[in-house]
Amino acid sequence: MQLADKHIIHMDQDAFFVSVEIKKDSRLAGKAVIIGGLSDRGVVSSCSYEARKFGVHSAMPMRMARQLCPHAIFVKGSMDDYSYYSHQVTELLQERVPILEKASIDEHYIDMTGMDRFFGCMKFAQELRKTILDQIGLPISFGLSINKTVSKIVTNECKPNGEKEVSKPEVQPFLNPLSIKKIPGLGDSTFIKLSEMGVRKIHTLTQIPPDLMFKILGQNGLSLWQKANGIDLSPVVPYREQKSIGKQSTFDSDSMDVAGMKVLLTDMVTKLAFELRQQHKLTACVTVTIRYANFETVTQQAKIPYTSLDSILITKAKELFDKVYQKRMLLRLVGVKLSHLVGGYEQISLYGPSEKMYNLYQRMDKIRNLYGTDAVRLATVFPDKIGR
Ligand code: TTP
Ligand code: MG
Ligand code: MG
Repeated sequence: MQLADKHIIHMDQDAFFVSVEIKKDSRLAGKAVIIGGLSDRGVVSSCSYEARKFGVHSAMPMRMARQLCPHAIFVKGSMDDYSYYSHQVTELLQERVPILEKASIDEHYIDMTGMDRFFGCMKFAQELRKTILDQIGLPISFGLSINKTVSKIVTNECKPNGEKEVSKPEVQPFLNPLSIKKIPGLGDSTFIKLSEMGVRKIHTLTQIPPDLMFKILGQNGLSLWQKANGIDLSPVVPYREQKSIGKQSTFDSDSMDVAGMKVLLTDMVTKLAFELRQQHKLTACVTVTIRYANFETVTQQAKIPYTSLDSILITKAKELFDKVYQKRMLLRLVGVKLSHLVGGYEQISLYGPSEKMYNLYQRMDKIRNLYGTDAVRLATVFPDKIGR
């Protein structure tokens, strides 16, 4: 039996990176605009709806995008600006809604359950959308329905500049005719497997016995079956409660070896950044903690543009260490934490370091996946230097 249904709003900015570029330069409005790594080995991170008409989409190789839409305006983009506007939208929502989850750089869930008795949820969501348009000036769409999955599918169906409510009795008729591709979390290989079985529409998926789905695709199969049937019990997780990842290290004997500490910090950040990329997440906040020999504990924190790349994070962590380590006293612990995590895309990290650097990270991650986290390290990180 299904637990009580909720009232969930899902909001997602339309062509987010492109919309920010249009805000910066209004001449781009109404044109085919493609953003991403500009070299032939780059990939598309965002494209305007005008460019999408030519078959261009996110994550497509730039080379192919150029062939499909040669007349487009190609922009490298600026992660600083996208992070800035992403935080603006989050702050605006945070001030106005009961429970807010930031799901990615341009996406939020709002749990309105319980509030629906006081406000009409649809009216409330429409006003929110209008406030974002008026005050931030970026286009956004939303879906309102009974759980996170259905609301997200509703948003995707009514984009761009859309808003739509799908109430409980309308959920299954709304889902049934859609392609199974529209189910969030259904990847390419699963799509191929299900297509080969003749399953292309959500309605067909609902007809498969759930234990057969489990047999074919394991836990993921069961979860897809539930989503196809409009079932999703996952809660909206408030932003501040979202997980951070961190590491800390206590020294065998208290130390004042600053160079050694920075090596240790570099090693910890490298591992955390790898973990971020494995989870397809980005961070917007670095915190460094130190504990003096007398147990006094101090921290320094800095906000940064969304990233998952070692080089940016290492530089920031070292900078924070220099700021926080003020007393010439022995240290017994150093720690680093990455927080304000959002789901993200690898391509997002393209901004900042060169693509060459990005390719290097990708190769290093591949080696780590094959042979373990310690299989490759930066030349600055020698085990004999660590923990002194
Ligand atoms: P999306 O919300 O998936 O896409 P979008 O906002 O560009 O377009 P729409 O929502 O209207 O369909 O992603 C948000 C931003 O994240 C996007 O503008 C750029 C970035 N991104 C990448 O860098 N790589 C990707 O593969 C994807 C999907 C998005
Ligand atoms: Mg978007
Ligand atoms: Mg999005």
